[in-house]
Amino acid sequence: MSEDKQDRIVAARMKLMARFKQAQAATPSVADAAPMGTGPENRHGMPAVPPGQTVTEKWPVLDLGIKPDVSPAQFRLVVDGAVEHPATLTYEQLLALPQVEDVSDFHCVTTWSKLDVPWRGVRVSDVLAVAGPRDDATHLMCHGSDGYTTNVSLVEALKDDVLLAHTALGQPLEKDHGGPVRMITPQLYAWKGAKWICRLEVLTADRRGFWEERGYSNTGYPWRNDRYS
Ligand SMILES: Nc1nc2c(c(=O)[nH]1)N[C@H]1C(S)=C(S)[C@@H](COP(=O)(O)O)O[C@H]1N2
Ligand SMILES: [Mo]
Repeated sequence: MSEDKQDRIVAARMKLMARFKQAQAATPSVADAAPMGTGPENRHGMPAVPPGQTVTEKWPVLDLGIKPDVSPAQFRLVVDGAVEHPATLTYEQLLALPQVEDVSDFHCVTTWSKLDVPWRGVRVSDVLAVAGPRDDATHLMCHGSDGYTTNVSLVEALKDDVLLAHTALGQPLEKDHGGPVRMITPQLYAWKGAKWICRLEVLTADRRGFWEERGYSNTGYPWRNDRYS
């Protein structure tokens, strides 16, 4: 990566951080000691799972039944909409961004939770910084190549544990679970994380995704039992 480009990423991250700091402090975060967050640290001294959830050791597969075949060579991620520099990233370019590891919980609104899943991938905030969301950007529409969509606010999308993951449980992400690359939103129900991610569309106004149009909560906080609207 050129120095020029890196400067732009850093500057964009700083700008985003400043814009969203206050709003983030007022919502569940990884750094919360309790009770709204996720992961082992936040579960310390708390009920093991959010209200209405049951722990599963297995990892069920949930989607709309279409499982697109995307090889790493075919993978493209479009970042467009309300951004200064629309971008299309290849798998290689995604791997050239900072790689992070995180362990987080996976809560499906259908009431199962898989705890302590080790993930590896790239922060959505780093990917967005490449494109530079405009000042009036507020939300993100996440598209899967099966045609699935789901919306999240930028406040949520920019959190540290929101990843575009290519590795789970130490293995390349399986096609069933959205491989080669999916999004995860550990502090929100898992439907907010699009499998087979192919497009991050930056929005200047909220718009409902597939399930949100169909009565799921627009926000989806598991620890608030915020399932349906
Ligand atoms: N592209 C796409 N992403 C999706 C879905 C989908 O149907 N298509 N289903 C969502 C739902 S409801 C859940 S619970 C999780 C399930 O992920 P898993 O199949 O890896 O358990 O993916 C989410 N992401
Ligand atoms: Mo789900």
